[in-house]
Amino acid sequence: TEPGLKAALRRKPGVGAFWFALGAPVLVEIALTAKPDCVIIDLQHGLWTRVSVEAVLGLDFGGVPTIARLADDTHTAIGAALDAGVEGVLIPLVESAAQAAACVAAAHYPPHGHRSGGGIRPVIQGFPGHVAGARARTAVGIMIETAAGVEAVEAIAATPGLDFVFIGTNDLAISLGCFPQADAGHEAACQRILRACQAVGVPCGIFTGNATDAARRLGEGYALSVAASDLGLAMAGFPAAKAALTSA
Ligand code: 3PY
Ligand code: MG
Repeated sequence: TEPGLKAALRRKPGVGAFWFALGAPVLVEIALTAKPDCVIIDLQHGLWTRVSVEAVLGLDFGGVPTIARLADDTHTAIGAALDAGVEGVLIPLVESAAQAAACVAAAHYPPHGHRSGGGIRPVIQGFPGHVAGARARTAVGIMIETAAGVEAVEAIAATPGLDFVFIGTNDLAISLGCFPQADAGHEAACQRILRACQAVGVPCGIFTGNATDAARRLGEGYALSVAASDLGLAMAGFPAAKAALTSA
């Protein structure tokens, strides 16, 4: 099978990612023994720092694709994550085609964009080779997770150079006024986003909180979902252990 995130997003039955918010490279190292389809590190709501992002990307991923969900759409955030070595950047809260186009441009070196050359890992791994291979390797994803984003999704999905779209289901529910109980309007918005992406051949992912929902969404035609998170596993596992201890 063809290596890389872009190819994985186009294979059936899609990519079941593990999501990491706790900022601990060792948790990713443990998770890699389970051979996940993809690792997503959350730099928006998670505890990662620039130093811990560099450290986690130094692990041997053995071909497992990596995505950084970024704090914002700045060229600083996009460039720093790519310098650390992630294959995919995922930019939150995108609401227009112009904003999506700016994200794509920030992720690629000239002449395709205006990413700045530098960083530590690109240099120690061979700077000219890094720059030459960056465009083919780099996958740019944006998140649709507001009512405004849904209204613009047909234009956003058609952005040249955009590699994938990802639905932030929690923010979308908050924006649509149906949090925490996603309703029919929320599901209709998700389907509009999926159809818009499929119409232009762009893989569409969706946030899910567990393996059952992740598998269901992949079956519905989504290209990427989230099968587990470090936070979710810890929040489920410790109470379960305490309950088992008490009832033993
Ligand atoms: C959301 O659901 O809003 C996300 O950003 C993914 O956690
Ligand atoms: Mg969100």
